[in-house]
Amino acid sequence: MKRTFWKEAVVYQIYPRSFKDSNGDGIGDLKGITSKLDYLKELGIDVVWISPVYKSPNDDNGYDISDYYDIMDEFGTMADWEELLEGLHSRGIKLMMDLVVNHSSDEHPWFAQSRSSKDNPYRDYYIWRKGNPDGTPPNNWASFFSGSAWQYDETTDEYYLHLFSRKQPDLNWENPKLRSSIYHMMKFWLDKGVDGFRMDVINVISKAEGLPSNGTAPLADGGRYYINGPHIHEYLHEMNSEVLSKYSIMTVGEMPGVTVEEAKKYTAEDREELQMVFQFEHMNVDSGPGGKWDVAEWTLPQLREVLDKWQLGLAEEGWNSLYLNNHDQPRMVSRFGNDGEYRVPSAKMLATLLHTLKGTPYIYQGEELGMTNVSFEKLEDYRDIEIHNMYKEKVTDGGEDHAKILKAIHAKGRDNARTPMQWSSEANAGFTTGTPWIKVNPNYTEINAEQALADKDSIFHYYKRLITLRKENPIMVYGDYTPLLPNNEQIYAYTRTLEGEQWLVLLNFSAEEASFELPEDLNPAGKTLLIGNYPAEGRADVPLRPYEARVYRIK
Ligand code: ISL
Ligand code: CA
Repeated sequence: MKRTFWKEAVVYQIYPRSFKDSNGDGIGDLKGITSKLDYLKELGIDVVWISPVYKSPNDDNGYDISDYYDIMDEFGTMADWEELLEGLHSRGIKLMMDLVVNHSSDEHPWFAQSRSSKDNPYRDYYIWRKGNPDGTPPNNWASFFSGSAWQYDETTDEYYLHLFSRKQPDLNWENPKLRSSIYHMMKFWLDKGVDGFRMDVINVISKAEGLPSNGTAPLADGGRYYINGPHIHEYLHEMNSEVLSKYSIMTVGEMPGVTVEEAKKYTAEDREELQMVFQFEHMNVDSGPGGKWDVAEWTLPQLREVLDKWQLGLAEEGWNSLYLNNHDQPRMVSRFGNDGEYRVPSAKMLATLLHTLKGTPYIYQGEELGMTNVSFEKLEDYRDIEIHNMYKEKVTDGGEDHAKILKAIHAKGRDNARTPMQWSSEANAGFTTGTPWIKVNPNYTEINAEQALADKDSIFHYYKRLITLRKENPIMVYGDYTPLLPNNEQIYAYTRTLEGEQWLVLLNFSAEEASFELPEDLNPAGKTLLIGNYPAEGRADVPLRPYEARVYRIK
């Protein structure tokens, strides 16, 4: 067991726009984050990953960057950023920045140059193609944010590729000049003291030769031609040798569509690419064949099957990152737990899962308070470009039922995660003294940090205990994972084992009591209950109560 910081760390994700506003303009900012560092220290996390804070016209809330070397006006100045870094470092907390280099903003000067003429030196920083003679775009790939992934540009009578919004043109990684511009920029931030990068959709940067259409439909998912594309490992290895390997840092690649086999390649230490990846398979268990907005029921066996696959798949080689929500996903307690009667126990149960699987846990802001999904009744209250584009495509243009799509937005929309952080029961949850850029979840009067800090049985304090337990017990980081009760529809159970020590984890994913039978050598009767989300009577012989979580030391 080689001890490694980034395996032992707990990461906390901040979505700056929604974390804390310091100047009353309704938008979270860097000074706001700096004012809350003691809160993060109290929670006990080791690393902050901050969603993009670079200059941006905010078509996609900072995931569209117009200057990689400067800070977004609404978030503050470079001096504010330096103060934040200093404040984190002085508390022993590291900072990971978001690296968004599959695309830039269309307002980036590179793009202005690139679109200006076919022989501009920056032309090949982006991906330009002629349209088809019949007036259709170069291929039939759909954008993640609805419609074609191609935008026609009159200046040169060609189309540019944008896998995301029209204002997010894809960068051309085949161009060595582009690659070295990116590496240069990464070094700029690392030399300023950044401790790592979370790399946005990094497994889609290499597109297949010839950019082939997928089938003959006018619009289709082109993923097979750019997910884990032909040169991806080459590029990441190059990035590693040119940049990453020169610093002692953390790296995680966000990778929609990644498989276990590919993930091993991305994260096997001897291949020198990345340390870990965000995979998405468990985020798909509640989607039907129609994709994300085709909301489906999920079952524990489905979720467990995915997590088992990743736990066992990366057991010897590679490393898992563990998350149940982020700024693109619904709130975990609403999705996988119960945000009504059992909100508190189910949030703690899910936290127990997150911290006792093998891998590096990522907490998304507000998760430690048990923040829930929001259901705005008016479409205008939503801010997310993905939601609005999808609504237009399906309802305005496609004639689908408004109520059905609104329901899907309530279940899956990204704005569920983006309502302001709930600090207190004051107006606007204490997030801003002005008008928040997106409405606050009305349940802030009950669910907020002030309440959580004051209540020793809160979800917040439970997270603190889990994080402390991890610091004291290497088994939580390095122990082998062995699944148990494979067919149980209520209980997720497994052991972790390290050098003669063994822990048993029992998680009830249902609102009903659940009894279990385990082999004699795993019988928890008389064993130490290390942590649990119900008053700790230590009774191992009673059934698990609704959403109960128990972790025992068996050996
Ligand atoms: O949330 C999604 C759609 O439902 C995902 O497909 C998401 O777009 C994908 O995971 C990529 O996400 C990342 O890149 C996007 C940005 O909008 C997301 O916020 C970011 O996390 C483009 O930069
Ligand atoms: Ca502000």
